[in-house]
Amino acid sequence: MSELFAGLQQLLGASHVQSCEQAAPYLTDKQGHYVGAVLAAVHPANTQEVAAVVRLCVQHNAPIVVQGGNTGLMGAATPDASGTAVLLLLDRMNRVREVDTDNDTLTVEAGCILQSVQDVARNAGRLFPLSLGAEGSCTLGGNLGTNAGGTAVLRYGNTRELTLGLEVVTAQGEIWNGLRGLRKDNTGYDLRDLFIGSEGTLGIITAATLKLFPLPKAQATALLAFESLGQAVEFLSHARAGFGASLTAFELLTADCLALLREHFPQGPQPFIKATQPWFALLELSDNHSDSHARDAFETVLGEAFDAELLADALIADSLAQSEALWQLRENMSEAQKRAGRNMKHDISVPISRVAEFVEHTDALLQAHFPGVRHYTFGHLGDGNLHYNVAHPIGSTVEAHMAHYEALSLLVHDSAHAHGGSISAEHGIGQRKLAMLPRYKSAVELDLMQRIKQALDPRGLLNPGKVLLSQNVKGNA
Ligand code: 2HG
Ligand code: ZN
Repeated sequence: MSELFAGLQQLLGASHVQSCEQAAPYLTDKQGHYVGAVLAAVHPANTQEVAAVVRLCVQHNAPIVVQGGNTGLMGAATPDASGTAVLLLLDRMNRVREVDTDNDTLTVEAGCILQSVQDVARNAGRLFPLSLGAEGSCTLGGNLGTNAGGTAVLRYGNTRELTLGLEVVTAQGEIWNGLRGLRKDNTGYDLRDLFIGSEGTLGIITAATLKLFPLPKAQATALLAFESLGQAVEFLSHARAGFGASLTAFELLTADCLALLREHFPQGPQPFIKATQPWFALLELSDNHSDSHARDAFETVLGEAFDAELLADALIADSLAQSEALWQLRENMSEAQKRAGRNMKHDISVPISRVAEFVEHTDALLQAHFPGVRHYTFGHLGDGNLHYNVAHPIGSTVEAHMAHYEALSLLVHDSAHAHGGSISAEHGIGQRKLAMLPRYKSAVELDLMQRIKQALDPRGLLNPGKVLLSQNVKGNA
């Protein structure tokens, strides 16, 4: 047994330290793309123990990888295969530290499952609006580490916008208590925003103070059909003007997505089976008035859109159950694709005004270079964030298709970049997009990022090989 392993056992108790073999369930990412190894996996009970683990790892020059619910798509939470890292699991750190309804804030530990954070807020008569497909298993720490987005960003913003304060263990094993529930605090550099989205490379987030909102009193959901993506974008503009802040979600699906959902979830809802329109969007409205108020707003805005030919068809949910069924479609999309076999994922964003042009250009480009590939484009149209996923051509195999992953992704990412967009809208960089980043970030921006990494983690022990190429972090062996 190594000295570090024994030291960790002494610190946390033997039952909270696992060997590489015992830690196997944590060592493969959700997609099954990355497989790592560890010297140990540890489950500290509190922030002081996290800090002590970090100090011990520093003494032994051991890399530290933090993992939440292991639901990320970029391999950010999977250690490398060297077996030298200590994997930090915060599952025992799932306490609610404070609910302050007068301040509309909630302070919770990073190991809390997102759904339980939503539940705590709801039980206090409030809404914590972060909402995503993996909410039953992802943790708040992972959401903060990746600045997760999801389906309510249009109205409430990303995890970053929902966070007022953080508690962080630094790369040196100190504790920074920045759990401030302040909406105004201009006292120098914003350290909180540095740690959010840093994917465990700058510090270890152990708790957060989050913003709460009123629970909506009324909600209305509709699945809308469009003749073109351009029409959906025009409709969105109309809906924003008509609904104002009540517009909560605007999620894109295509006719091919609906067909895939029917195939892989035959018991699920099957709207628009006979429709000829190629594009669909799930629209949700929520407000603090009444159901009839929400319905009236729906009727007015949708009616105007039909008159102006901004909308081809609409299926309005007439019960909560029907609304949930429509949402199920959207939420099952990632799983439907998984069941259909591996595909190439591209989590891109472009300005909403350029979404249609981006898709038209990129679809044509891919068909020219990789004839027959199938497009499953869906996602958060209201945020300009598309999951531009590409599946193998009929008659070809997943393996043959995946052999072109790098070349095809290059076309997609170059196109997103050329359309003023980003190669990662909400999933982060992790290992998957590490080598691509220098192509799209300016030398100045990359250099600033590297200097921040160097200042906060000069020994490069926090989640090495993620976000920034490690040879670029000075001092890394
Ligand atoms: C979603 O919006 C997730 O469903 C997953 O971000 C996207 O599987 C994907 O590509
Ligand atoms: Zn998404």
